[in-house]
Amino acid sequence: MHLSERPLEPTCFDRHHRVDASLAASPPARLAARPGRRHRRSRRPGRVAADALEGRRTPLATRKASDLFVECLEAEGVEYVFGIPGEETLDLNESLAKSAIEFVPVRHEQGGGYMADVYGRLTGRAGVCLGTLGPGAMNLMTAVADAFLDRAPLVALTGQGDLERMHKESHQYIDLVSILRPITKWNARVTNPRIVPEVVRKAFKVAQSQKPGTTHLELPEDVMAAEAEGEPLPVPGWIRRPKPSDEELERAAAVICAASAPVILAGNGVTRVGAAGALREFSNRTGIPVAETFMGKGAIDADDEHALGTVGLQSRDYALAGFEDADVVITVGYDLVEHSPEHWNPRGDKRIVAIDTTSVEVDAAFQIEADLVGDIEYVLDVLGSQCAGETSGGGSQRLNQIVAGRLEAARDDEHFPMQPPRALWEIRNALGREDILVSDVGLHKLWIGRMFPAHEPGTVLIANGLAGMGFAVPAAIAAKLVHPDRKVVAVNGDGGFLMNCQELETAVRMRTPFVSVIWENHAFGSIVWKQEKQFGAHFGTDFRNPDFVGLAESFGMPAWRCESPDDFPARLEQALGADRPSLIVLPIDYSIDVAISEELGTETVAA
Ligand SMILES: Cc1ncc(C[n+]2csc(CCOP(=O)(O)OP(=O)(O)O)c2C)c(N)n1
Ligand SMILES: [Mg+2]
Repeated sequence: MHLSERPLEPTCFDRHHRVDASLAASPPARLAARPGRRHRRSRRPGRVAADALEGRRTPLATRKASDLFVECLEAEGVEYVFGIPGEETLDLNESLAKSAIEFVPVRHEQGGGYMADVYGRLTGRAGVCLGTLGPGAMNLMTAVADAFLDRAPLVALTGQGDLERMHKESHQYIDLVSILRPITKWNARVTNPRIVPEVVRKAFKVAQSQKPGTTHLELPEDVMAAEAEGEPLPVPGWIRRPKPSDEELERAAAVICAASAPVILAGNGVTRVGAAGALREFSNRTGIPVAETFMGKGAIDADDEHALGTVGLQSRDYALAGFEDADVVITVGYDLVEHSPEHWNPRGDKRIVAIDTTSVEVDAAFQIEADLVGDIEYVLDVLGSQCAGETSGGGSQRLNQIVAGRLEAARDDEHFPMQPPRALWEIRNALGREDILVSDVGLHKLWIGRMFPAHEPGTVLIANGLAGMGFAVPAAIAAKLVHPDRKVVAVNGDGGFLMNCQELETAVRMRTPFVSVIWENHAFGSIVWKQEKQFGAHFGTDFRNPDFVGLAESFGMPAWRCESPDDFPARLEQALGADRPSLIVLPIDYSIDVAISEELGTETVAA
């Protein structure tokens, strides 16, 4: 826990401040290890001076806006910019080339966007991606939207044509500020070199403040090339965390203490602000058990006696985790974008205490008695001391028993093609508690969300807001850049894998050794699953695959196809020991239903 000594600005609820665990370590070690490179002033001439924007072209300015822009990025602690340069980002790329920041060329802007997204979600510091104007920016969109809905801090940079051609039809010009507005918390066109320090600081501040998300800066070519004066604005090493009033906390504690069968629903917010320790302590002190959403996985150790399992896949999950009988539900960092509350509060009769960093969303099934906004750790500390010994936890272990029992029973399952439980058992067995599993989007994601036991927060990366296919390969690269000492496995469907497999070249070049596992079923499995349930047939979902092993080898990676059940653990061990990225093709048999048991009811989510 960190208490800030110098608040940004004193307010009535500002007596208690904390540094975001993830933000406390700025600047990143990689930059700090290169003394003298930060705030370095470029002496190389820019092409045009600032007054060119008023129509007078003055060559040979001493420092151009792109240099100042990059100095501002350095001041923010930016380590990497993931992207593809364009003719309209020449100055920016030249300034980056002279800086301490590593520009990571990617093979599709979407891949760069996902890398920035996952860098942001794992560090708490905004990841930065770059696309040029028009097509480059459009290619960024899906990943920016993903970070937006998954609350990952990300700053998207896009090029733009000269200011003076933006009023008319012109080559590759699209109004990017308008197009990206609905998928960003804030965005702006940089219309003048003078505003560079402000816009950069604002882009990072807004992206990183709760709930984090995306911002976007559009960089007209002539502005970036113009002469610039000014300095980066100071970057505080901490962020504000307000706290609820004592009266609000007392009211909430009264609801919890009066409960006969309370349960906790933990979401993405717990991981995001590093509050897993506080949550576990609260659960221990009060005896109230914890269920997790897919993105909340690891908030509580799956082996903890208070863990109820991961909910959100099927209608009966909640009942079997004890929600049906719960009178009070305490939501912690729970985000409606993942799963609607109507699934766990269908009659609207739960008393709800909501704890989050921002005020909760309005939903007919989410009528709350307490809206505890601010520092999640602080709130849990206070409620824990007020409610310890006063409560009896509700919840049921039934869901956990079914799921964990099925996983354990799979360890010797000889089916081949392999069925998902054995595949997950093998991956769990091969990874340590802190190692990372990344999931792409498809039926495999539902299996992972449902069944893969997570022990620590941030160790199972699932994109469950936008839920776009193609996430896993670039996400694994970023995970490995942030945590080079951890093992990383990316599970992909054979559909989603081909959406961003070009980033394997980036992975090989960047020397990020992770293992891509492709669950091969020659189909968009989750759509097959849904169509079969709804229509008794499937259509538009089957395809052939390239030779994935040959494809991976052409990127310079070792790769294997499993031919028997025992091949998988053997190849996995080999791959995880490699010093290069590698790939395993695992033929998968989806004939057993992810629903596992009729007892769990019908599904309630889209993959
Ligand atoms: C970019 C994108 N396009 C389409 C979808 C809709 N969708 C969700 S899962 C899925 C099929 C995934 O197939 P595959 O990658 O083979 O995984 P599997 O379901 O077979 O495990 C589709 C088409 C999506 N989520 N994202
Ligand atoms: Mg598939």
